[in-house]
Amino acid sequence: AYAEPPHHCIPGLSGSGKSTVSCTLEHMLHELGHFTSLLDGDNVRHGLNKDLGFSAEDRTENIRRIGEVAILFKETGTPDAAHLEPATCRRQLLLSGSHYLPPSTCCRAVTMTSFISPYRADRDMVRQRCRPGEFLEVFMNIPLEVCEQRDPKGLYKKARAGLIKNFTGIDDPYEAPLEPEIVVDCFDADGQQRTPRDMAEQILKTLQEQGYL
Ligand code: GGZ
Repeated sequence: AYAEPPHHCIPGLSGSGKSTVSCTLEHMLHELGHFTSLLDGDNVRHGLNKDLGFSAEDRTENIRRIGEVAILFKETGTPDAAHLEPATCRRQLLLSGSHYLPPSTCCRAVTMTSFISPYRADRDMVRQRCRPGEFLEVFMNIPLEVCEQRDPKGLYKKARAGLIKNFTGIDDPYEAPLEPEIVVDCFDADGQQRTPRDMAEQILKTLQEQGYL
């Protein structure tokens, strides 16, 4: 079990690198011949979920819909997948700061979902919708201060200035995973920030070692 980190270690935040790492991993999977789909804020919040904001209710609905879409993707290409045992149809759902749906022996599709998903209950809700072993949660273990320093879109600055309300990590909570399947640390043993490629390679290696790919 992974102990809950100190409150400043907040995974999956804006600026945590989850989208970059997911995108890098997607390219690696393509190179290995897997079909992939990547759900993240850029392609979901402007379309399917454009009616949702950042209230607690809307975030919950955001993750619920994304989870349901990911579950449908998980079964794509597999007739009657819902009736197959996990050992027969091995595509897996991974969820969290970054969320992944790895492949099947049938069509080798990998679906990744990359959202803040700040509430543990929402992630657990999706986990419950999956069969045991079908849900893998990836914990982007990065201090809030690092995300805030990066601030690629200037959102933290706006949140600190009170121009954005309910910003995760500033005036809205992030509930870190308690038992994620994969922990991705943003610093290496020498205290250097790891590259997206290095972090994606870690996830890929874990998926390979655990027999998902
Ligand atoms: C958090 C916000 C907010 C608030 C806008 N809180 O860096 P980004 O810009 O691209 O990633 C953030 C994204 C978060 O969307 P999610 O769908 O992943 O959130 S959740 O899972 O909580 O539903 C950020 C931007 O939207 N953004 N306002 N108040 N992030």
